[in-house]
Amino acid sequence: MSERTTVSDIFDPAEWVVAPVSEGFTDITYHLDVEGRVARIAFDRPEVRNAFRPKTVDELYIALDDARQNPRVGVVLITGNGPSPRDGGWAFCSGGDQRIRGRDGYKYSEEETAAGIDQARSGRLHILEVQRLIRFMPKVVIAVVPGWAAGGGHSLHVVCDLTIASAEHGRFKQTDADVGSFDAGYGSAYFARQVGQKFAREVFFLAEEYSAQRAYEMGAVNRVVPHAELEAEALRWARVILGKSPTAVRMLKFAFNAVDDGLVGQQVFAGEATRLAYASDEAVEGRDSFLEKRDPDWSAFPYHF
Ligand code: S0N
Repeated sequence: MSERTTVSDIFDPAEWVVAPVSEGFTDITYHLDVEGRVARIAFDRPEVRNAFRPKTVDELYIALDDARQNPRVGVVLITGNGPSPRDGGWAFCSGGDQRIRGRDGYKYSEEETAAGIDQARSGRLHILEVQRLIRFMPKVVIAVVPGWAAGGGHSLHVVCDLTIASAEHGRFKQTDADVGSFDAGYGSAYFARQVGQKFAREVFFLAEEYSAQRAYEMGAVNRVVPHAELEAEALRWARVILGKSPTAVRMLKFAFNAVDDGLVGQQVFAGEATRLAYASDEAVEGRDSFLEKRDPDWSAFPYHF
């Protein structure tokens, strides 16, 4: 387990413990709050504005999946540690690390492949798998934006359920078209659902810088708070959400998703509905009648209107 107790200038070590699965992580940090109910997952490459390389995405996926499967965790915070030791700059995430981008995607370094990472995994745009994990996990995921959200980092905040941003340092910029890369899924099309077509096209086609306040006015950010209070406020939100019915929150998240997610959205929502139905006496009667080799007796179950 990491010996580090503080990872970011606005991180409160008294609130968090290191998640065991993160042992050996180099590119992100992963903590659970002292009650084990909130996950805090943070990019930890502040010297490059928290750009992600394949190893970062591998670790992010492991942490998010661990949080997804932990039955005590109800809310996940995704953020970026900072500031940069080089220039004091803050970032949520600046997207794919452009230094290791090849013609076929993002490559592991020779050092990493020598250390045992399978070359066959290279080149995948597996940040999209992370996006799907955020989108389909039955828990609220909050983007906590202490600085730059750019490129693929911008898309990550878009796919999170909520975004809370630093008033002083929160900055938004969609650079995909500047660097010949494009997220043609949630990062753009779903972003247009959030802010409208005109704003979305402006953000991508002009690639200008937007303050947290401007992003809030566009409808891309839920709340702008003083930098020093950002993480405390995000944790407060998480604890408010933890006070709600887990089933209601899960069904609402998937209801919000379904309209934009086509048959996959319907499948996810339907899976939850089936799970709820399995717990009913009516479904138990169906199962029991099969096992007891008799006709089912539905007389106790009225046709509701
Ligand atoms: C974030 C920006 C605007 C911050 O500007 P600022 O504050 O002036 O800082 P800089 O001096 O520019 O940066 C400080 C140091 O950090 C390095 N750095 C910053 N970002 C990156 C990065 N993404 N990769 C590598 N290094 C980075 C700087 O180079 C600097 O270090 P030095 O001083 O040593 O040079 C500004 O930094 C900025 O614009 N960054 C680049 C943002 C960007 O274009 N990101 C990539 C966009 N594309 C993706 O993310 C693709 C995502 C993806 O994988 C994908 C997903 C879905 C579908 C398709 C794709 C796909 O790849 O195609």
